Amino acid sequence: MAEIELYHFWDSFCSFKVRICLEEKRLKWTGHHIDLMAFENFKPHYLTINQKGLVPTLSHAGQIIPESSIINEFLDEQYPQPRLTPEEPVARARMRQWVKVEEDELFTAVRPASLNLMMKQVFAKFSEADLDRLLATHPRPYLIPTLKKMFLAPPDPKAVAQSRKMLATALEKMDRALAQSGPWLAGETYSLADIAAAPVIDRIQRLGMADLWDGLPALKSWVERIMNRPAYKKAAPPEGCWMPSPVAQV
Ligand SMILES: N[C@@H](CCC(=O)N[C@@H](CS)C(=O)NCC(=O)O)C(=O)O
Repeated sequence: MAEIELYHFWDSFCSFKVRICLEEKRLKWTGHHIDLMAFENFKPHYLTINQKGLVPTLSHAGQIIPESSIINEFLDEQYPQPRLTPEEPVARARMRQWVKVEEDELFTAVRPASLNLMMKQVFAKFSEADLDRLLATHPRPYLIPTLKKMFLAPPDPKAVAQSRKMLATALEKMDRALAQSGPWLAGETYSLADIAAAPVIDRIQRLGMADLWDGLPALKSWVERIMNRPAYKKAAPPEGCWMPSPVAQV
């Protein structure tokens, strides 16, 4: 058994977040790819590892740890070099607040655009009967009718516009914080907060919405810095493992 095993999907931003942390620490890890576009996350084998059927999940010396932010905190404690949590308590609190902004605001904001502009291109190949079969082992079966309706419906421009609006609000907040007390989200040092937000930035860019940081200079400079880090480049999905680019804005 490898010491660090990661159950992940290449183009999931929660998985990307953990891969960046692993690469910043130059840790060796073994990956198990769970193809969300084929609903492999609902296969009985994976549900024994992650009862919610979500990625990522870390297995550390056989101990199972779900939830990307918890995994990253665990990795930072278990492998403290380089440290990705500031020493100073106020900066540490700020780091956790920004991780929460990623979970509560950025994650929620980017999902409708991802679903409508990227995932629906893949789901279009599925018939209703395919979805019935693929979702049959969903851990929350009461969600199946809503999910089916959502996956089979054509792209919804209103949902995409709503994503953009929510993202703009969150990104403006990030720009203000970086301008006031950057250069990183927690202040002086690069931390788990920057790692949490970086994959959402990648997704926004690939959704064709990078214009959202026009006029936000502190954010723009931070985006360049996070994307130029070697760990970010190593953690990014390899060629052919991205979800399809939006064909056109709906
Ligand atoms: N709070 C969880 C969220 C995990 C999550 O929602 N992962 C997404 C990919 S980014 C997923 O597995 N989606 C599959 C689904 O919702 O069926 C974390 O941070 O690990």
